[in-house]
Amino acid sequence: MAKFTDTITIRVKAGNGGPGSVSFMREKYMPKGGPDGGDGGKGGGVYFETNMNLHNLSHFSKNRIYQAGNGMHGMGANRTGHDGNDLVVKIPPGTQIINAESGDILVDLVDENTRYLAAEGGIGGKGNAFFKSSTFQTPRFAQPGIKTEEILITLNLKLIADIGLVGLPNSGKSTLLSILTNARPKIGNYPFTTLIPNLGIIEGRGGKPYRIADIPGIIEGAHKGHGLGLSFLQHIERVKVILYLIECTGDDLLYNLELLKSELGFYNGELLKKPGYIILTKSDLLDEEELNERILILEGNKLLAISAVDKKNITGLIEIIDDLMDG
Ligand SMILES: Nc1nc2c(ncn2[C@@H]2O[C@H](COP(=O)(O)OP(=O)(O)OP(=O)(O)O)[C@@H](O)[C@H]2O)c(=O)[nH]1
Ligand SMILES: [Mg+2]
Repeated sequence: MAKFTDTITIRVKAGNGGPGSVSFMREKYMPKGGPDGGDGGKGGGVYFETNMNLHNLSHFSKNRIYQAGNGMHGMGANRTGHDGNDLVVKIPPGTQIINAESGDILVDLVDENTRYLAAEGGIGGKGNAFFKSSTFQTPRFAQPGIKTEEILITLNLKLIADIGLVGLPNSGKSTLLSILTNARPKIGNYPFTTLIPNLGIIEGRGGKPYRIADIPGIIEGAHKGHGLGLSFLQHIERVKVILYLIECTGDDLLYNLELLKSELGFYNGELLKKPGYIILTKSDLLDEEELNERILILEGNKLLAISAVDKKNITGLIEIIDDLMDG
């Protein structure tokens, strides 16, 4: 199974400032040259930067320290030490950067190619040349650079997608994602095939790309942690449109729909305010008459019956997605 991490706490440290230098000019004919110790360089900062090609936080390690370079020593002849290298850490868009100790969200990096300075490098110390004055000709000291502290940062990913697929286990979510998009999620005739969210991209009207998120199946009591729980619902918190997938052969379609909505509502009531559409899946398993009966049960809801097997209404579904995204 592919590894998927959506929350992790890591250690981050900016670079120390370099110490200033204590030095005196030593030139021919000038045995007692003045102080010429340069300043230390600035420590590098630790930045987080969003990158569209990343979809999870699995590349992070709890044990490693994400550390920027230290500033270098100042030198004689008034030379300033080199600044330490910045460290730029790539994260998927949708990652919240949280102070692990206080729990404060420092920033929520939603957009692509956005940078946030999470730890600033220490300032370099002044060299002894800086301290020279008319009354103080030979300072024999310099400042140390500012030392930085290691900090703990929690990264929490809420995937950025336009459309979220929700449904009971086995309702055909991953299958739909696989026929609409380039994604190739695992599909199986058993519940909880999907253990991690999948993302795929569909081309809407005029080639506009929409991201679709397929999350693990939801069951009754998910909000109490049953099944895979609701933790994965954070990945549809930011979607614009929710498709509720309901298998048309199910026992009680109305109950099924209510269950999905109430579990979503328990997690976050805002989810229910998003534009939604009911997708009756696997329509190939019923004959026309049976299917129409099923559709009547859900009358009053915006609904479309589809089949991934004979591709029925897939084009219609794409049009609906386009309209919902435009609306
Ligand atoms: N006959 C028929 N079977 C389908 C259709 N769509 C999906 N299936 C089958 O239904 C089963 C479940 O499909 P998945 O796409 O894995 O369902 P899921 O909702 O992602 O399931 P979980 O990940 O377990 O929540 C698989 O055996 C699919 O082949 C369809 O349109 N018609
Ligand atoms: Mg699945």
